[in-house]
Amino acid sequence: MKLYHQDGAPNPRRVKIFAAEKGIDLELVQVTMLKREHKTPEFLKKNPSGKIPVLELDDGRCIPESVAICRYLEAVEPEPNLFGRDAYELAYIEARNRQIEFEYWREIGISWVHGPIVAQLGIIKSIPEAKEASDKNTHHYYKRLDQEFASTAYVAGDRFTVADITLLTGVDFATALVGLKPDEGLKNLDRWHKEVSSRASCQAFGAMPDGSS
Ligand SMILES: N[C@@H](CCC(=O)N[C@@H](CS)C(=O)NCC(=O)O)C(=O)O
Repeated sequence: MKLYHQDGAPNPRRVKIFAAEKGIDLELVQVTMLKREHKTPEFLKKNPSGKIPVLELDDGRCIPESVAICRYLEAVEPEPNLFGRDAYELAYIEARNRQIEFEYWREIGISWVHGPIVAQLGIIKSIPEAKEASDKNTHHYYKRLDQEFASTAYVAGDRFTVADITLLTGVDFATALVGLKPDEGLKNLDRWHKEVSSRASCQAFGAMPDGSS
């Protein structure tokens, strides 16, 4: 199986960590977004949304969307389980993963799009007020996470799941490229971050553009 990705890009990193947890080797195909390789007619046939990651199966069929790809990998390699084993776990892990995507990734995404790096590309008119509001919401969210991690080891309870991968890759991206590092003194969030970052899967696929941590 091939994974279309770019080193350092957070969504492909989610899939690379997920696959590593399962011991699945993916053939990595670099797509350079600066060269707009994700918008070529050939790539749009793989994913009409023009985004990475995309998983290409050996028969040529393609699956876009990080969570959908991870669900495919969980179906072909069920262990270790990362999406839930029973009805409650399946629903709760899904809920937490969606909250991290809609309540956290959405905010850091806005700050990224309206921040200095994207502005240099000259393809989007940045709105400073949008960035300011999302920066504020993100710092508020970090506090909330810190409170949650006071009583729970992982994002969705007492074990590592896909929801931890979603949060980790978001925090590392926000720290490295969006200027939204979690605030000092959030000890519980820091404890969680250190613990999850030390996993072999997360070390193998680091946050920086060269793939390091
Ligand atoms: N919902 C998608 C988001 C994918 C996404 O936004 N990927 C980024 C790279 S991390 C991308 O391709 N950005 C280019 C663009 O939006 O044009 C997923 O979960 O895979």
